[in-house]
Amino acid sequence: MGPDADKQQRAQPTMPAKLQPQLPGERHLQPAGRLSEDALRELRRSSIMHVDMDAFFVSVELRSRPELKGRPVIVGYPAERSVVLSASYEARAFGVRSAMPMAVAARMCPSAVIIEPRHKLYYEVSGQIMAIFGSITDLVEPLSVDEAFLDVGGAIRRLGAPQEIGELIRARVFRELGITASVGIAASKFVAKIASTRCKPDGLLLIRPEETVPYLHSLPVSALWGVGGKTVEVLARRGIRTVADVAASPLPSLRKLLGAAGEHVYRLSWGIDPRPVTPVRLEKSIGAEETFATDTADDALLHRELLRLSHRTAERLRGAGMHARTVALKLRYADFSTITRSRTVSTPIDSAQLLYAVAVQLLESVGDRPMTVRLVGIRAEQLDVAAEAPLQLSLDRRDDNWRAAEQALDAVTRKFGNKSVLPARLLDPGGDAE
Ligand code: DCP
Ligand code: MG
Repeated sequence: MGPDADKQQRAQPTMPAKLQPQLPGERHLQPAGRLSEDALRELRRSSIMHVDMDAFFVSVELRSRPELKGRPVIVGYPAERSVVLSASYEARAFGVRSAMPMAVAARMCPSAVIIEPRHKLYYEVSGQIMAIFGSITDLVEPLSVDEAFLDVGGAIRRLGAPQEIGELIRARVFRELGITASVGIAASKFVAKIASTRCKPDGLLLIRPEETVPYLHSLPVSALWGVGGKTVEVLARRGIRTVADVAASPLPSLRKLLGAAGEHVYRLSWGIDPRPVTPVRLEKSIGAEETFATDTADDALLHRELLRLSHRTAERLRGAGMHARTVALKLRYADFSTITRSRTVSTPIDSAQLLYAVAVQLLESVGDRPMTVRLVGIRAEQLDVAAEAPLQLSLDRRDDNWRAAEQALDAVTRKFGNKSVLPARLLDPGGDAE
């Protein structure tokens, strides 16, 4: 992109001059190996990065509706009881915030354009964002769909100083995905996260180790992690309003006020946060199981329960943006003995219909059951991030249709709750396991 200098200036209006980062473009990247060991050591002191997309859902939508750029835009369902999922910065100028009821937001900002969410698209873009992060360093700790911590200490020789790496990431995200990201860089996760929040939107802020404490001390207590509305009130009653006030308070009195959190908050006020960036271990499996009210030998009932569990599992798979390569069936008999059967499929799946089809085959493979069944479960294993897995090549056109239909179902479930839409078979009264 070559970050826009005007935007950079606007993004950090309140930063003291000495905290203003240098903003080199990609072309300024340090050639590998040119840094002295001392310089490298110095740069590695501030190598933790927090990267967060700006107004993520809105930004993704604006890629296909560029005419809405610069206007108040809200992503959310326009239904009575829905909440704002993402608001453009123009909408925020009217007071609109995420998690605010849509009705309130619409009153605050009647001119806002409201766009219904397309979650599948956001998960795809999320996978692409994480892939860009992963190409910079292995030390990536995703926090949510649009943000992650990165420790870039090991990438400095290859890619340059952390702030150059931050600009590289911002440039790649903009060029490859068409959205803007903000980057905070510091010696700890906590301070990096504060930095990215403070330079939003479309900014980058590096807080050097020696600048950390004075910078933190200029902030309100609410900037500290774990200090929410209630704690802010408790502290304000004692005249503790800024991080500097916390830092100046005797630890025993903070302990008295806040219990165990007192020590945590005190440490943060001095910039102490030793937690390392921990790459997430992706969930190994996702599943669901159900114990019947009465043990059963009824195949129809077992099938119906498997279908229900398949839907639950598939919804969670898609929610996590994952595909499964292996499906496992679990049966627990009346005497509590338990068996499992599993099958690996050739193409990764995330649709309930395919999970169900495999589960039924597995149930058939068990043959005659020695006694009644107490519990049945399905587990999706060998998970891949959906964006990295090859697109599901269905055996049959119907599978694609099922997948699309189930994605629509996920959206409806999110909107109206769990019970409103289920395949007709599951709506049959009676014989229910729940
Ligand atoms: N999100 C959601 N429900 C919420 C909050 C957020 O579905 N209550 C979704 C929509 C957001 C995305 O997660 O676009 C990322 O959340 P952020 O908190 O990072 O918010 P934004 O990216 O929208 O804005 P910001 O620029 O403040 O990061
Ligand atoms: Mg964001």
